[in-house]
Amino acid sequence: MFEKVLIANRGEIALRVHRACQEMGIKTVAVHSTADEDAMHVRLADESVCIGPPQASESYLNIPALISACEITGAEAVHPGYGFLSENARFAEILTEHDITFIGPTADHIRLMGDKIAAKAAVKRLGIPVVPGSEGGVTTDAQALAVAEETGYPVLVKAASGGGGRGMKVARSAAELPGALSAARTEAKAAFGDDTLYMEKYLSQPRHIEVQVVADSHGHAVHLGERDCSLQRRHQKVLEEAPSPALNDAARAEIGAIVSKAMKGLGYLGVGTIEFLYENGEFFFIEMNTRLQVEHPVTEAITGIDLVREQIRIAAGLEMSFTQEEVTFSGHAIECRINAEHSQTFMPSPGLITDYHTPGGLGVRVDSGAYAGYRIPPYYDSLIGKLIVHGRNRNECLMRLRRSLDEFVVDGVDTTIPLFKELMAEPEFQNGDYHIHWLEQFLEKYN
Ligand code: MV4
Repeated sequence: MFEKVLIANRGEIALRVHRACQEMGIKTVAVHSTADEDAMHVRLADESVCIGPPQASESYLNIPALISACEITGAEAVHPGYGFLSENARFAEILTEHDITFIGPTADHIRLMGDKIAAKAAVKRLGIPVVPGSEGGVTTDAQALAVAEETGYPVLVKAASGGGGRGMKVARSAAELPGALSAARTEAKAAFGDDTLYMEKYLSQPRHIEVQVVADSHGHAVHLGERDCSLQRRHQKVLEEAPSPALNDAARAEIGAIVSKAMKGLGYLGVGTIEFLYENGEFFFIEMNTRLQVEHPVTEAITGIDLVREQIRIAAGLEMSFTQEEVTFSGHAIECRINAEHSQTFMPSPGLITDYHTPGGLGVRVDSGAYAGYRIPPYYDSLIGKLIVHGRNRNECLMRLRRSLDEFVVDGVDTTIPLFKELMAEPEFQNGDYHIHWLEQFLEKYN
């Protein structure tokens, strides 16, 4: 096992990784920008290295500085957290060239899944259902019109290097298609430097359901059930839950079996997430994420499995600590993302936290690096913590979540806590009756 791990991230996820290391007897190295000298991840780590100025491009994304930090401290492995360099295949390769272990999948798998066309083709071959659409990329209007003729309208034009919704355009008729293609091409070129496009049948009100997977280097590959991430605004998830209120046991067993079978052929290593849209009882693959995700704690809550510990074990060449048969699902979990943002306008609200008190009690987990007296810097994303609540069933989970939100005190900055309180009172949310556009529609009413 590693003796020392460098955590190439900040905020709550850096703490999350530190905690797993600490329990495993592994020393940690925090890295930080000059804006994060007072951050909790720096205080908790065994050692810390300043890697650059506030802008992420000069610090948390600065590969030479991170390699130097490993060499100075003797860290043998790097955990990238999420965001930043977590899905950068080149970073994984450079670490390997320096005999440093990247705690994550192989560079080849990161690269494959980063190309949405190649990813779709790969999982389709393994028996995963995909959204009907173009076989590979589309270049000409004529080609696009032919694809749409096959699938029927509306269609969605997507960027091969996309994700997060950028470079995506809906065409509701043949007349709209050429415009959608050129708009998507321009946006994709600007955002990713790659204007390769593909097309899919547009699903109008699906749910976003993702399946957590884990695979080791000893030929074991398992799934840890699904998370429902349909509550989102502008492609930012707001609340996630497991299990999905939309799936019955048969649908859950179906997607679990499909994913397990595919994982055996994928040769994947580490933790990952296979994302689906779910509409009218059917699953359609959209993307695979090759990182630990923000919402991983909801899966941890219902399975009792420490996903970061498993990542570290797998990267060190050990077997994962459980088999598929040993995985048991218990109760219901919901995560609320606590952002330093105005709860109606979502305007970022950096600044000094003047008072801070977290909820506790049975089934309540808070992952956060915030504290009273902490100044949230304006340079990074606004996630300051996550409230994860577990109960024996969804109703108990909701009761506990409502109580936890009432207990949570974050003064001095705006947060999303008031939004969650409103949401808890909403009958459709209470019934689990929502889809990927539901929150944006709810916000129009609430504002
Ligand atoms: C779709 C879709 C409808 N039909 N694909 C958005 C980001 C990217 N990851 C995939 N996305 C979508 N793909 C087809 N064929 C609707 C979305 C989508 C979405 C998906 C998941 C979560 C939130 C979303 C919000 C808007 C659109």
